[in-house]
Amino acid sequence: MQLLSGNEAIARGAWEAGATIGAAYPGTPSTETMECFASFDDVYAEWCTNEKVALEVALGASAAGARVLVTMKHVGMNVAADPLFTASYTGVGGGLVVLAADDPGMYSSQNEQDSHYFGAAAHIPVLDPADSAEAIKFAREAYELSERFDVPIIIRSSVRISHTKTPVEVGERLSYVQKDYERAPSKWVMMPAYAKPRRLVQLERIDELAKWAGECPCNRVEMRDASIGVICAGAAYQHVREALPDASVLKLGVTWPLSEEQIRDFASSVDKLYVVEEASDYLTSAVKACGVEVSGFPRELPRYGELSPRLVREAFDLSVPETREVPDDLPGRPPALCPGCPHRLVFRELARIKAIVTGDIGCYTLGALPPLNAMDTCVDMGASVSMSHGFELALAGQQHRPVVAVIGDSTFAHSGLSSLITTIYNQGAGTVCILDNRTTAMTGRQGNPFNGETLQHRESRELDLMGLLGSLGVKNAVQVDPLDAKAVRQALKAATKEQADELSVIVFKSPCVLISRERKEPYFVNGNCVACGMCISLGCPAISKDGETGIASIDTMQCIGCGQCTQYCPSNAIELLGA
Ligand SMILES: Cc1ncc(C[n+]2csc(CCOP(=O)(O)OP(=O)(O)O)c2C)c(N)n1
Repeated sequence: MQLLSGNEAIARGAWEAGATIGAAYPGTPSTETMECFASFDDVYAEWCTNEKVALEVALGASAAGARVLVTMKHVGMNVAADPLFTASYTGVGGGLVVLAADDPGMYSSQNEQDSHYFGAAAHIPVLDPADSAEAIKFAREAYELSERFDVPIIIRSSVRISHTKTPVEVGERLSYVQKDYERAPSKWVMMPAYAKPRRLVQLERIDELAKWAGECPCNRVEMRDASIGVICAGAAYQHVREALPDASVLKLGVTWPLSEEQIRDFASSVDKLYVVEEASDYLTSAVKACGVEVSGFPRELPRYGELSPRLVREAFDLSVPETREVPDDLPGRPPALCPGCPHRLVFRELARIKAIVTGDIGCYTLGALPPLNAMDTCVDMGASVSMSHGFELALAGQQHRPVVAVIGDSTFAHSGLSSLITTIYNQGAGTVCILDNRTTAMTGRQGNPFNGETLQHRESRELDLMGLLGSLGVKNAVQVDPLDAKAVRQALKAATKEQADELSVIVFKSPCVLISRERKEPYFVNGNCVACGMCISLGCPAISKDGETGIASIDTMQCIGCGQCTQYCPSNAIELLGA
């Protein structure tokens, strides 16, 4: 028995099932799954540039006969959707399992999506574990299922399932013998002549899967008091059990396809039927589509965000345990770029020139928050570069503020590169800043093509970013030290001056402070401080000011001695502590 998170359990389940290959792009709450899988013996695992690539790598390995694991967060499913939908036509060779980890509540995401819809839309079975014990079991079984029905399987998790540790019965690794590759163009070459018959295969499979779902032990009926019956899955099941211990429950482990018969049988065995689910009405609509009446809650169940036992009890108008009110005078702790973060001055200078900043996703999205306030948009990975191109197109011919895209190195490799090629191809203008902090910091410092580190520390090579820009034909490409305020200012000035007619790219290259964790001598504020607030405007968590006098002070425990603030102090008030 081991205590494992849902992510660790899925990785272990895949390993026990004999999976030998893993492909992923990091994304909370899925990231540790591939890191854990990569730590097992006899597997090869890699970070890919994005989720579409990861799924395609996996599909190739599956076609060749291997059992494969692919992992991503929910928004990664959007990126991987293209191969996913057609993988449902081709089917698999060796078993292929895709983890889609959802983030109801948006703890670390730009939206909340329900990955069930991908299963339903692509006709790919979805397994929904409610704890780590089920996660390992479902992962093991998913490979059998994938091969039996010749289809990839989605394991849909959520932040609560992925990150909560619960006891797990671990097993041995199956000695899976990789199948021989057999050439089968009518199965794998999806042009119309072959895709049309595969569509029929897919439709027949849907019927078989629905039959299987009705008999499969992943779904179970827990009959208790028949006055209330609840259909639920995943984390919602845990909340329902805690909130309504006497209610009868149809706990679904397979959430696509649904067995209509099972749902109707359960509905007819209870007085009132409810569906409890998080941030979605996927299940509710699906149950209603079976012709079953779903009761409304006495009070409202939130339509967005993560559920809790308390919210479920409130929806049923039941008493909730007393909790202490959170005092409203607690100091706010907004997220901020780390002390010493090399992204800071770029945003400070972008705010100074009042640029229109199309931002992107990563640690640097925090440049949008006060006091930096230096971001106008942030939508999805890679959008900074394409949206800046759009801004330039719409504002062409007008006097306008400089348009600057800001994108991290990992995000640039993920999808920024194809956006940049679009701008170059169409002779677009504007400025693109690539914030190369030598890592994928946001999700825990994973490797990426521009730092050349691989998931299993195999020998690799670092992609030459400046060389790449040159080969793409970017004439104005410079590399700048982002810790040097003057250099940042000058580079932005030069680039934005050119930008009406020409594209400029600035690579701001300096390692993330969490890579080396090096701490130099800290700084302190001496008696020269005139409370001008310049250092405060950098948003460094180590610097604060007195509420009354405005005089700044530096927390020497937090200061790592990067010296960025010293370049902004007009009165020589920031000194090295040991000087
Ligand atoms: C499609 C998609 N996949 C994954 C993520 C999770 N994610 C957000 S930003 C990011 C990478 C950030 O790395 P980088 O661009 O290098 O910026 P840094 O955090 O290092 O500043 C990842 C993996 C996401 N938001 N969307």
